[in-house]
Amino acid sequence: MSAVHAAVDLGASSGRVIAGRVRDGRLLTEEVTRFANGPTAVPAADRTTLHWDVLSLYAGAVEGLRRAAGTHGLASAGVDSWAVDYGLLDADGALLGNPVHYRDARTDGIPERVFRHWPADAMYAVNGLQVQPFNTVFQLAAEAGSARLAAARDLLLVPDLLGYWLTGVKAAELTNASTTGLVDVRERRWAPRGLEVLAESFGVDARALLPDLVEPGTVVAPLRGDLGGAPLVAVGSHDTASAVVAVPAATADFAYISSGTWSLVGVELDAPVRTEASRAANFTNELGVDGTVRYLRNVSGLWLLQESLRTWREQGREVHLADLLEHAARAPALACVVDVDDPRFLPPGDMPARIAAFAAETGQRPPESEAGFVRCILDSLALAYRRAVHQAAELSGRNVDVVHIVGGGANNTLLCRLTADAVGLPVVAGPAEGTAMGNLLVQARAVGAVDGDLAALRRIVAASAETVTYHPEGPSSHWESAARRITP
Ligand code: ADP
Ligand code: LRH
Repeated sequence: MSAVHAAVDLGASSGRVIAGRVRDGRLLTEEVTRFANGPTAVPAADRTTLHWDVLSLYAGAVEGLRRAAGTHGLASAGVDSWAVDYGLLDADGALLGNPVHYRDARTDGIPERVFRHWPADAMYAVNGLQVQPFNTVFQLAAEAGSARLAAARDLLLVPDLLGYWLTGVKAAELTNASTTGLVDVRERRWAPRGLEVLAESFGVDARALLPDLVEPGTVVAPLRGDLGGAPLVAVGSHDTASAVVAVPAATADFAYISSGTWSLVGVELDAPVRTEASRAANFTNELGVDGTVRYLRNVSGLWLLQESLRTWREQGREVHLADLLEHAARAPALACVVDVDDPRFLPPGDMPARIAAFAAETGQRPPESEAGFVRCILDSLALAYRRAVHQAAELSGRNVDVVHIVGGGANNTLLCRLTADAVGLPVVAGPAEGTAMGNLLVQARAVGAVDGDLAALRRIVAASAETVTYHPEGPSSHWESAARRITP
């Protein structure tokens, strides 16, 4: 047996380390460890802040890398995680507090303050990003003047922070950096205007804090000696960038849904779309592997389901996802739908209560059972996917004849079936661990274990992963009338 590649993949709901080898045109993978992840609320002087427990994630990553190395050693390693969040290091290189979670309320009202200095249309012309309160540029403006920021010398996005701890080298991988709002999407470099606005209007010296950018596929440095010294590769360190690498598409005419805690719905392009129509539709241009652009909308995802389950369990109810999904599949279709992107669903909390309130406000009868709530969430997600796929095709001019679902949502057969019906196109579901596969393949290519372009990497995924195809059924008009119920 030969050495393995190891992907550290940190999702918002769990982290995992997956080992992989490429043999005869196939990627063979094995999950070596998985650990829980989620927001931790920590009370401080004047308010409670939501944090990530990044030290336990790091411990999970190290344990996974050691296990993956086993007796045969590592050929390479790569780290990806959710976007936008960061750790700050002081002059000694020590971490200044736990990274703040993007669902924390500190950015409430901040985008509007930033737009006074960098108007939304001018900002979009540079960074091409969907406005979300948690984009790093807004998080930095929110913490302007804090003691933490005053002591900071370096800012590292989460995968780069782990990379620093694993190698001692600081770098900013480009796909994830493109979610900060501080990258010029056409030039693929830090945006001078963004840095200027933060410095002049908020007193934040982002230029000094941010490391140099590296393209995905760059070998950053060897892992620390006690971890064996294999090359750490800057993969598509934004989890969505790695997920899109692993879409097993046979042609260019596909849309993808990276379906986990979030749903990232869009198409892959060669160049950004920064039209006014695109901005108005809140579409984002994130940077992808091999010079690509991930043109997508960030739609809320299985977060609503995760939080509903958590709420019911906290209330002492015994609920099991598989049973609920079985009952939800038999519940009446489109009985109640919500706008999953309504800001009320962003923070952690009692989602069933929020769904019931939304239903009442829109003249719908709220669900009456847990399975009814689950059905409402999945119908509503499929409805949001329908809109986003159609708009992505329309705004980009890209022809779409198939929708690929990767991520944990690919295991949810009801969601996949509803998506095919709602979008009106075949849905190919799988792989569920696409992000780790994309991470592994970019590493393997960087160290010479495979070669070829994205299409070649995707052929390896298609040969390795089991997929299930769902064909659309039922009339489109049901979905159109459901959409009208929630459109003001
Ligand atoms: P993230 O990377 O954001 O943590 P994942 O891609 O791991 O998210 O997806 C996690 C979600 O996938 C879970 O919350 C769950 O809703 C869904 N999921 C995973 N496995 C299954 C399954 N066997 N059946 C139904 N849903 C599943
Ligand atoms: C998905 C994801 C998404 C971001 C969000 C913060 O995990 O990276 O692409 O918008 O987290």
